[in-house]
Amino acid sequence: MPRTLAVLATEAGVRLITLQRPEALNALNTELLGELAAELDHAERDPDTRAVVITGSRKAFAAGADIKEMAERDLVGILNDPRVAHWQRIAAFSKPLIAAVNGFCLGGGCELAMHADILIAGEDARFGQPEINLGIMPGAGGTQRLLRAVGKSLAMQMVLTGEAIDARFAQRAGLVSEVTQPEFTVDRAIAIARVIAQKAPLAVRLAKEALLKAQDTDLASGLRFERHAFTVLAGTADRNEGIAAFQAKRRPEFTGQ
Ligand code: DAK
Repeated sequence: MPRTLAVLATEAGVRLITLQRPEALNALNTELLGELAAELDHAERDPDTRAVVITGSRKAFAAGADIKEMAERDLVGILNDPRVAHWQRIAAFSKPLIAAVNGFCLGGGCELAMHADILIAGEDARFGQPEINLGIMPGAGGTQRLLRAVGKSLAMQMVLTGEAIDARFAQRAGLVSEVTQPEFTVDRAIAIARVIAQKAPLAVRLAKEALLKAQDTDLASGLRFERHAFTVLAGTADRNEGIAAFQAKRRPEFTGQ
């Protein structure tokens, strides 16, 4: 049983993971990151899990890495930091991941949210990379993913000043796809996850992979990957089922084959 997370398998293939370190505004310590990586590994292997929603509390999605824990690490500790492996496992999650963000979403918390494929934010959410105030810089993908999400100028401004942006600004900048009233953020994220969970799993997986390729490859390679993935899906039973269901005017029943 995880100590720093609550995990709920909701209906229809959706798993909800809630970060639970309220005493530290869900600061990401080694234990929490390890438990989160283990939960995502579990969700990855579980054929009944089709999409995952990750959230925090109303006050904080996560206020960053645990600064009190960081204070105990010297350079050797940082070089052998177990959190690096936890972050890599989180980044490797291949099913759809949706972040439902309320309140503070800072530092490693913002980096965690940016590991999600879709970000839904409550109106009161605040996104920032304040590491510069501690004399450090983002270390879990923040410089790379933020720049890809919001572009160079705003990413530079956020990382170099450490100043946060609000949810509406984040939406205009492309970091967030929808802004909701804070009490509905999780419900909205689950609703989106439920829609995705009903689609053909192989198509979802390859579509996610292709979209992520667009972020880190040149256009020709991305198009090549898309063509391959599209061809692979042409040989699946779910593709036949999708087309047959359309023609028969019924709902498709996808099996993941
Ligand atoms: N770590 C530890 N404790 C934290 C925390 C944090 N990041 N943020 C808040 N807390 C704790 C506070 O210390 C306080 O605990 P007590 O003092 O009551 O025991 C409690 O949560 C409530 O916080 P506040 O009293 O400060 O609440 P306020 O509403 O007044 O302020 C705040 C909320 C979010 C503005 C403030 O707490 C704040 O500025 N927090 C720090 C935000 C921050 O600087 N975040 C960036 C941390 S650096 C790595 C990859 C990534 C990283 C590191 C390594 N590797 C791959 C190895 C990432 C680094 C970071 O994220």
